[in-house]
Amino acid sequence: MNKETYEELIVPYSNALRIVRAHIENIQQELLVSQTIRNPIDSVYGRIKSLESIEEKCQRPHYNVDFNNIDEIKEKILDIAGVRITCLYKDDLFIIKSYLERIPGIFIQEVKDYTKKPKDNGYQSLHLKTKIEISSITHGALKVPVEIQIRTLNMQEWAQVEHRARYKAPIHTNIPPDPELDKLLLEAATLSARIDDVYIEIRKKSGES
Ligand code: 0O2
Repeated sequence: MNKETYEELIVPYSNALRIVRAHIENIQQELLVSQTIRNPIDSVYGRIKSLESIEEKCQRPHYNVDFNNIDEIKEKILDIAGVRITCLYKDDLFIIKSYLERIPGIFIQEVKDYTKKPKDNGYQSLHLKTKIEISSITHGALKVPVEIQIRTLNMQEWAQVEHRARYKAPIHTNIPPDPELDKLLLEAATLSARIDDVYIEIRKKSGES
């Protein structure tokens, strides 16, 4: 895939990203004026995968996608558009999911709950593979894949540290496996999960809903 094809490919994804962000802003606005319901959302971040990152993902054994086959990329790489929502409390992940479920135009196709069953490296997050309805003057109504990741701030911090330390490194460079580093990351993930549990206890004790 060359740069021109990439620029063309990402148009509907950018469109879908703007729409999801608008949906989330509307949810936040609705909660802001509500006197009774707490807004669980801390921050929202959206990104379109770079050309290089799409190429790297196509080459992963788990995906094995032909980088020059646009239809295969569209079908198999489902996080070309990605949105990350962070929150303070672990139980808010599911409250946010339930809000998104209520929005017409957001279609949740698959849920991967890495908080119930973290990845072997300790990674925790709630992944929603969604399709977002967009309208285009060329194609009319379209449903575009967007991956929505919902995490606590602790999960986000761990993922950032791990991303820098390991996650993609062995693919780009030939860094040998490092069991010591893996052990430290797992230890950090365990501590981080414990803090998330304590935060919920603190919230309940303080009488906040
Ligand atoms: P970037 O830089 O964020 O774009 P699938 O395997 O496709 O069925 P899953 O688990 O949703 O289901 O997909 P995948 O491709 O393993 O991970 C999707 C995204 O989740 C990743 O995108 C990361 O953002 C995040 N992620 C998943 N696993 C890990 C992990 O072990 N550590 C960290 N730090 N992030 C993770 P990209 O394209 O890999 O990266």
